[in-house]
Amino acid sequence: MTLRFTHAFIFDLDGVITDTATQHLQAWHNLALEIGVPFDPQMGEKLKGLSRMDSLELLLAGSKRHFDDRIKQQFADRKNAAYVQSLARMSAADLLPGALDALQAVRAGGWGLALASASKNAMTVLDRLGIAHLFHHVVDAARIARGKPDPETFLAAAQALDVFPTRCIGIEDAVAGVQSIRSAGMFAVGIGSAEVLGAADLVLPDLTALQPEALLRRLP
Ligand code: B16
Ligand code: MG
Repeated sequence: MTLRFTHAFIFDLDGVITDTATQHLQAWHNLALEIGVPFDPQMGEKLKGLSRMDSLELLLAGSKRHFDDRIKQQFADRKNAAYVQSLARMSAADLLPGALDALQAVRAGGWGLALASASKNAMTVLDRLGIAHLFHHVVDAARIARGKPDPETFLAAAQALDVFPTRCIGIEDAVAGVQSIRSAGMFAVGIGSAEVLGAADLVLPDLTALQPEALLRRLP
């Protein structure tokens, strides 16, 4: 049997391909104001890459009040409704610098291309950006039992593409995401600041600097 791909590139979505991190943060901030829980200014970095419910738990941990599961679900739904509403304004103009070129370069090289986002809205976002057709596989966050920093999301992508994790390159903007890639046994490219993403194998400021072929030469 021949494998379909020798290597694969597995991209995170929010904060790598498009900047919905800002919209997620705004929606959480609004919820915090509405329900009267404190909002730590460092929250932006901490929330990145976490699932919706894990993000909510982190937000509520800053409050001394107790919320039961029914109320928590209502809060999560309220935040998501606000976030989904903000997606209606999204288009290809919201692709981050270098994103389209990077995805197309991976396709042109004949390598596997997957999306490993924690977002249950990932398909909607890809459709709005006009890039859904470029991916060989999009991980369904609703089927992931343990979110980032657990390796499950990235491993699910590698498995779907039938590529060994050691032959995969994961690209992430979040600390939790870089941890997820590293514990999956993949090469981790951090997008953002080296101070924050020190655990990555390589940190780039954005996708304009991503060179798929050069990266593959760094694999063991
Ligand atoms: P949703 P990523 C993550 O996406 C976001 O970074 C994180 O802030 C968000 O809470 C999470 O998706 C879940 O999103 O509420 O739409 O299911 O960075 O893994 O692409
Ligand atoms: Mg992200």
